Amino acid sequence: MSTLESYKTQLLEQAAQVGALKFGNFTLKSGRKSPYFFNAGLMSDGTILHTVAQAYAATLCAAASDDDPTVNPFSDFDILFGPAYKGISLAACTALVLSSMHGRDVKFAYDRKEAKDHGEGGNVVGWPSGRNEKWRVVIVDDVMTTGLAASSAIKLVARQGGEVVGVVQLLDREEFSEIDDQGCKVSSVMKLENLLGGKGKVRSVLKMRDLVQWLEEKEAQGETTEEEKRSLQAMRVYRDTYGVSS
Ligand code: OMP
Repeated sequence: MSTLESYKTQLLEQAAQVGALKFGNFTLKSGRKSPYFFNAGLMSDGTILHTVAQAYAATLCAAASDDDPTVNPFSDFDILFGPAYKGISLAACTALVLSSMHGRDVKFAYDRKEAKDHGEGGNVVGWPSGRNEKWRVVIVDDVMTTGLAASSAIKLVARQGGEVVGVVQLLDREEFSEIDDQGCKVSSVMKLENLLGGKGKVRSVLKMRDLVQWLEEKEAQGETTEEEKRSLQAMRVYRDTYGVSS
């Protein structure tokens, strides 16, 4: 019997099936050499989009019911923002599920990488009008390694005049962002939460530990391939090098 929540198991199984979750040797944007890679762009059929959007919405709703609702950033926000490109469909599908399954109606906006110089112009689409409104925004993004992509999205929303109240990642790889002056690893989550001014403002559907647990449970049942077995070992080594405990 798996001890991993069933929605996580379902998501991981479907992600592996469509090739979004891969094991092997990968060079990341940061230059780190990783034994696994999660390519959210390959979650490109209706079934997995539905699974992933439900998982984001459930994570957001669970976060919204945490702590003191008067200060909880996820209980009251206006816009789900999906950074280009991969965040766009993820945020759109999550907004749809929030409305259809949780009765929560929020707006959805995204950016273009290339600014448009005709028509409505600009590089943000779907941003509600109301010049003097300080819209409260939750960013929906795919994978976090060093947190650079997420911090760029936070800055973009701030330039647009919005207030980023939270970030929800599909996968937090639980890595460090940088090494501080004392030689300590600063977790990517902590760095982003400092930028946003509060603990608990960065959430994730999945963490690297869930991937490890999922593989360990498969291994215990004799269901891992040789590559998965090797990857599990390599992931433990990788975690010792780049991982942070949280
Ligand atoms: P950071 O900016 O270092 O947090 O890296 C996050 C980005 O790296 C993601 O938005 C992806 O573009 C990419 N990425 C993945 O998509 N999946 C991974 O498993 C790892 C990375 C990565 O390059 O670190």
